[in-house]
Parts: sequence; structure tokens; C-alpha cells
Amino acid sequence: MLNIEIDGLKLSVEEGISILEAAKKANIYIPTLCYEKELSVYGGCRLCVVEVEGEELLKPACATSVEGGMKIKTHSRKVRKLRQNLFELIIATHNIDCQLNCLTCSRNRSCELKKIAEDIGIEKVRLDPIRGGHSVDNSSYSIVREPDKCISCNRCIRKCEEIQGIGIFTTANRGPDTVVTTFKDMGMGNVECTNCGQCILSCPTGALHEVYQKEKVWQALENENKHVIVQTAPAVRVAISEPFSAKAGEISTGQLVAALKRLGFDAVFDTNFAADLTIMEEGTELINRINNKETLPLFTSCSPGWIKFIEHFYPQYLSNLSSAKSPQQMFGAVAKNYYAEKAGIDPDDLVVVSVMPCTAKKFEAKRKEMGSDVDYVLTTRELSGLIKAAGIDFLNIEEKEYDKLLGVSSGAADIFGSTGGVMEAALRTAYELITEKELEKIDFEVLRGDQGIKKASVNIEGFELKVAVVHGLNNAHKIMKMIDEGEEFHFVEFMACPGGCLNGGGQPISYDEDVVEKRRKAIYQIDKNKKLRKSHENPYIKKLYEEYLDKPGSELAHRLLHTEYIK
Ligand code: HC0
Repeated sequence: MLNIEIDGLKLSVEEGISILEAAKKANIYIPTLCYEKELSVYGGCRLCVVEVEGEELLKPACATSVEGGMKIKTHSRKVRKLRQNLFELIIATHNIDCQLNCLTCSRNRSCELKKIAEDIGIEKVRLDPIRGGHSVDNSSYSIVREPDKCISCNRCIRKCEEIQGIGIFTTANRGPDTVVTTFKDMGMGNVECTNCGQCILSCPTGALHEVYQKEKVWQALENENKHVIVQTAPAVRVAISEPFSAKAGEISTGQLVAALKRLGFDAVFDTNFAADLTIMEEGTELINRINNKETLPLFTSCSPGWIKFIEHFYPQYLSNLSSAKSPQQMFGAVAKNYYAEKAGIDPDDLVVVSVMPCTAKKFEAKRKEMGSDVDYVLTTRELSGLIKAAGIDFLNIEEKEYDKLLGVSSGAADIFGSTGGVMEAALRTAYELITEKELEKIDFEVLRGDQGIKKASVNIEGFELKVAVVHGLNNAHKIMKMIDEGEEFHFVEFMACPGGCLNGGGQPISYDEDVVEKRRKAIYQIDKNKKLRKSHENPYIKKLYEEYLDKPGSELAHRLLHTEYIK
């Protein structure tokens, strides 16, 4: 340990950490725009400069390691002046009329620039803007890029490269003309972007955001000739209260349903119902592949970012993907067929809206393999905007329950939202379907938590089922290498986003570094609180098979609920 002093506080800190990290541990705030805990240090914005006694030049706190005896000042006059000057330079290369357009910017309530301007006491910007005129990149179904709002913090570049192992972003030009762009400025829809939206979570400004479908949903809700229903993904219920100033990790299922009903949806259903259905179909496929000695390992197919990733980087493994559609798409297919028939509605008059924590779900809904079963996809953030616009007091609204037919789900479905959840749900069902015995210990703790690759072996009547759980696409590269080199698995769960959908690119942007862990705890708590905790015990899933689909893997189930990905 090293003894140092920050702003007169005597501290004992670990060797090798940066001044920024040491200050953080002591709850001393140092502003920064380009630093992010999980990413490599870039040191580009320089806002974190501090004064170190005995040193003439100010030091960037993020890129300077602590040394024994250091005496650091984080807000001396020299530091404050330089920070203000640097900030003005950053603003000058930001959107020309950022100040004018601030009101309409997607990040007007969560802009890190605005926050820092207040934190460091910016009163005016003296420099004329020196950049602008880059066109907006609208080439993607999922993500919009507005280069004029970019401040070149390079967090998106590092996130995409280091965490997701892809690297679709690069910088072009020099000096004040430097701009973050895609390969040959081709646009995000034309490069190897997986649409995961992790870059949006890292962007401090409004330079990256989802493709909005809010207006289309308002129009559908206002159209009296349309019957508009909505499904909500597992991870939405533990994050939707955050934009309403609730602390992270609140369970808001009842408020979510009530708010959607107040917005005017004709029925409020749950993607979780379809997650239970996915387990029936995917579980059956796994058992059949093992029994018939077909292609293994089976890869889960519900994360659309992962699907795009395997298509780009490992097309030789496409036959390993489960043919089961994702729960979002299974829900759409069941709604446009079974529900429409039962409710006596012409499918052409039925509008299916999804609320997802994921930007890639917007792309998934538009894939030709999916037909047009899901009409519009809103992110959790977009839904919070609709709720605010409708003047709903979200935190205090009286809770409501999902509509029954496609709205009842097991705890196994809830945990889909976390890395490891799909696998755990599948094992709870596969074990009981194979053995016809009750699984006594249904919590597979070994599959939980944030380790990048988790492996387990489950003994089912003497058969050692080897499974793995992977999240974050850089980890997907790693396990694909392991599989290439001959490591044996029967079933692998892949989620594109680190942490799973809880940390999807469409979730509320949070400054809480533990936000994912808090959401995760909440989602496992929902599962624990439920009586129904296994997908195959869901009475409405049984009813769906009895009344309509016949049995898992039936001809009709295949027609509606399965697909094939061909490069
Ligand atoms: Fe997920 Fe899903 S769990 S991908 O992570 O499987 O987005 O929350 O909705 O479809 O159910 C996202 C979350 C889903 C789907 C489900 C799966």
C-alpha cells in the first residue's frame, strides 16, 4: 500500500492504481469524459487534470499512477482554469448549435457534457464553433449516429473493440477535423455492426442513439381501427423506473403494466410468456439433437446481436444455431395467429409493439426471416419518454397485472434477462422432461454472475450434459476459439451484451457503476418470489399447445416459431 494525500486527505491506497481511481475510492469527484472503468485508458479529454506537488505540469488523473508520498490537488485555481479552457475547446468542436438544439437532443436529461459544465462552473463559451456539417448516419435499423454531436472521447471505439471484439468505429481526419466514423464512412447499417447498442451506453452526448419508433407507436395508439397490443421483455421491469429517479434495482412490473394500460394499449402481454414457449421449443430441439446425434453444440438464438455476430464472423457455425425464434418473435407469431383468432381480430388490424432493453431487437423485427409479426420495437428509454409525455406518475401509479392469455410466465422466463438465465431455465425444464422426475434444486448458481464464460456439467440420468454461458461478444470470440480447438459442449448460451439484456443497449443510461448488478439481483428476486418457476409448468403454455400448436416441435410450431439463418 502507498500513502498519499488528496486535497489534504491522508489515504492509504493500492500500488498501481491511477490517481483517478484513488480519488474515486475516497469519494472525491474528478470530472472526465473519456474515462470508463471497463475500457483502456485513453487520456484524450484531459478534463481530469490534477496538480501534483513538485510537478510543473498538470497530470491527467486517469493516466497517472499513484506514487508514495504524492500530494495531489484536484481543484486548485490552476486546475479549475485549465479544465474550463479544455471544456470550451471540446464544446467548440461539438455540434455548432448544441446550445440551441439542446432541448431536442436525445440526451438532454442525461448529457455528460451538461453535467460537467455545471460541475466545473462553465458560465460562457468564448470560442466560435469550428466544426459541423457532417451528415447524420441513418443507415441502420437500430442505431443513429450524429457526428456533429461527437466529442471524440473515443469511448464507442474502445467499447466496440475491447468489450465486443468487433471494432466498427475508427477516426478520420486530423486536428479539429477529427471525426469518429465507420470504415470508409459506409454507415453503421453497412458494416459489421451487430446493433447491440453498447456504444450508445458509452456515448456521453447524443451522438449515438436508437432509431426512434415512438411516433409510430403514438399513431397506432390513436388509430381507432387498430387493435394495439404490447409485450415487455424480461429486463425492462427492473430498469424502467430509473428514468423516474428511482434507485437502480427496483422491481416495477405492476407499474409498468399499469402505465402501458394508461397509454391506451388494448392488451398488455409479457415477452416472458414467449420465453417459456422458447424453452419448450429449444429444449425439445436440444433433446432431439442429442438423441439423433445431430449438429452440436446447440447455440441459443434469442440475442439478435449474437446472431448478427455469428453471421459476420463464424458463418460456418450457423447450423449450430437453434432454429427457435427469439421470444420477441415467437410472441409476435403467436399474437398474429393464435391471439388474433381467439380475439376475433383480423391480423391486418393487429399492431404488435415490443418494449425491449435492446437496440438489436429493432433490427431483428425487420429481418426477412421474421415476416412482419412485430410491428414496432421501443427501447426501455423510449417507453420512459412515452410515459413522461402522457403525464403518468410512474412511481405512484396503482399496479396492474398482465392480461392473462399471453401474459402469464414462470420465474424461469424472468431470469432470461440476465446472462445465464436462458440456460438455467432450459435446464430446469430439460431435466424434468428427460427424467420425468422433479428437479429438487432448481437454482443453478454456477451459471449466475458476471464471469465472461461460465461452464458447467449437469448429470441427467447418467448423461453428462456439458453447457456454457457466454456474454459480451469478445467472450464469444474466445469460446468460438475453444470450440474450434475441440472443447466439447452440448449447449451454449450466448448474449451479445455484457451482463445480458439487463445491460442492453436500450436500457436507461446510468451513472451508477453497479447498476447491472442491482438489476440482476432484482431479476433473480422476481424468480424467487414466484410459485411458478419452470417453463413447462406454465398453464397458459400448456393451453397453447392443447388448443393450437399440438406439441413442441410440431409441424405448426415449426412453421410459426422456428426459422433458419443462412449467410
Ligand atoms: Fe432479452 Fe429475450 S431475454 S433477448 O435478453 O431470449 O432484448 O430482456 O426480451 O426475445 O425473453 C432482450 C431481455 C428479451 C427475447 C426474452 C430472449
